Amino acid sequence: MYENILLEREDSLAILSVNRPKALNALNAATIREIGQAIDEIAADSAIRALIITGAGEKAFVAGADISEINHITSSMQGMQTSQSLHGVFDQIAAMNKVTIAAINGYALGGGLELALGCDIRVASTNAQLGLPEVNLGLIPGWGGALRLQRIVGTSMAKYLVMTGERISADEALRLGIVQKVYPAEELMAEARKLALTIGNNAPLATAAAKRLLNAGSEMPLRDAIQLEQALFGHLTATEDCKEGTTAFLERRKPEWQGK
Ligand code: DAK
Repeated sequence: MYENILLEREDSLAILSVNRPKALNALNAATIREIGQAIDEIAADSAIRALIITGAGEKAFVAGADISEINHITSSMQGMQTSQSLHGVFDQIAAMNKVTIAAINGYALGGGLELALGCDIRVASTNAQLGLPEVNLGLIPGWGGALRLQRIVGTSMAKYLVMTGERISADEALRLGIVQKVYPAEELMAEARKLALTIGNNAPLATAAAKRLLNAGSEMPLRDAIQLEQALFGHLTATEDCKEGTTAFLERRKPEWQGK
């Protein structure tokens, strides 16, 4: 059904691999559309708790937007329309109702890093290289990457990375908080699965509320975000899962979540 991605399900986990290894998994428009369809499919599947996004092959997560397609854009209107029509997919990932983890297994450049930045959490292999080199092509990141990066590393470091286009190592990305963990390449997917299952096994309404709070909170004044926190907290205290979690703690047993 998909030509440019692989979509696998393993119990409560879905794994989406961008699958154009000959072009180092560069994102052409067709691939981005397929990612959008897969996100819709996974979002609607109540059995799935977490999504891992990675790149097929050994060398790349995603080496950017497909440069040959950008080269064929002939007017600013066409460029802006392309931006608007495909931007939705990156925003769709960021707002998805499941936890999303980018497993960065090599180059994550340009649109590839933007894809990873749309995810909730990023883990990387020791050999990964990350960067936003768009300025070297006469562009800026066009899928929210500079702005999402700014919210992680601050304005000056984001300016440094975007304006130099410098590629950084996985360890440097870890130091900057762009990735949360680094593993040897051969352990990356097992660790990403473990992380997805850890989060997936936590109380589902609570993890969803945490995602909503942190996503919306980063776009609000603190005072408003605290009000949202209070509303979500109040909502959770009245759920069966909160009763179950607190009772299970007191009874020294494992909780069984209902998602209610
Ligand atoms: N696009 C198309 N093909 C790519 C590609 C890319 N981004 N990256 C690599 N490839 C292809 C190469 O052309 C080559 O193809 P063949 O010659 O074998 O047919 C094959 O993948 C293997 O690549 P290399 O031979 O170059 O492999 P190396 O190991 O020597 O080098 C590299 C690996 C990752 C350092 C190098 O491939 C490289 O620098 N790639 C380009 C990286 C890059 O600049 N990426 C950022 C692209 S700019 C937009 C929104 C966002 C964007 C654009 C538009 N709109 C809103 C409209 C985002 C822009 C970007 O991402």
